[in-house]
Amino acid sequence: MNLKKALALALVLVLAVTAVTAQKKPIVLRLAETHPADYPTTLGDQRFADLVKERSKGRIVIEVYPGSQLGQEKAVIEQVQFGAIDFTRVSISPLASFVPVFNALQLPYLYRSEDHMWKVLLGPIGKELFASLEPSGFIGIGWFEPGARNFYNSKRPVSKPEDLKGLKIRVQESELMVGMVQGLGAVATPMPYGEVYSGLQTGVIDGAENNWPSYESTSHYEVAKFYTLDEHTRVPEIIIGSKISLSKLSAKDLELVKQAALDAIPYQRKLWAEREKTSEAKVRAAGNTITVITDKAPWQAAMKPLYDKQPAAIRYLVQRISEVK
Ligand code: BDP
Repeated sequence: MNLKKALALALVLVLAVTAVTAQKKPIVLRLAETHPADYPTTLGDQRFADLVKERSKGRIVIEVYPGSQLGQEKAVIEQVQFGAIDFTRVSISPLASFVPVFNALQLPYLYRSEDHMWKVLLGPIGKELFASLEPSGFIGIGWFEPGARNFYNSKRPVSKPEDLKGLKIRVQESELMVGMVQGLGAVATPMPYGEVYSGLQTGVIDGAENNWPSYESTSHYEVAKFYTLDEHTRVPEIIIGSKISLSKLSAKDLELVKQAALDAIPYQRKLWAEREKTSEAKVRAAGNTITVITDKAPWQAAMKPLYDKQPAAIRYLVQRISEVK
């Protein structure tokens, strides 16, 4: 073999080795989750990550970081916006401070049922809302089941809106939620999820509001024993991606990612339904006072003024949501 041929062969070999190593190195993306590893949304995130890995044949790996390891929701959303975190699963409540049109989805007594909410999320309105995330640097990836939220406190049983008067109630970091609780005559205290337990314990707050699984998994039920099933909101859970960091994915891969999130929904919903039951059983077994609200009309009436305060774009969206059959 002459020198020229040997050099050419060496070059081909180097290129081949580089191509193989480049192919083998997966794209690793991080997903931030506030809940613990065994919680339905976290297991849903994991199913999403597994589907992405499987369908991309290991080219795209999503690592799920549960338990607020990467920060509380508002701080995480900021990091997603700047491309420092690739994905997060959050409640749309804090997200609405970044993209206000999302407020439409968290108004009290908006949905007739869980089914109605899912029709909205998976239909044209959900798609429009995903599109509305992009100018703020986010990509809408998927939705998860949030359950219905209920008030709880450490002071007294609450069976009508007036019973909340004067109580200091923690809300998510959301102006709309502050407005909702103030409208009920309570003192609204916005704070990150991770601070609520000590807030209840030290008396900085008297109560908060959340669904059965969160009330139970955080042990809030141990320090705030009065739970009122008023079911005021269903605040959808969302997976968002970072527009900056996901720009490294091809359009085809981004589609693969979105489809995987969509396909993880039935699994998360199934786990959710199961966890709602086990959480409820655990709280009841602990002897908490559970107040069932059969007539929601006074609650709806008390929260109605919140609707009138909304800007026209939100009121229009609310109208369209009510028309979704
Ligand atoms: C839970 C949501 C979680 C929120 C939390 C809260 O799943 O994303 O952080 O409520 O109240 O239900 O902040």
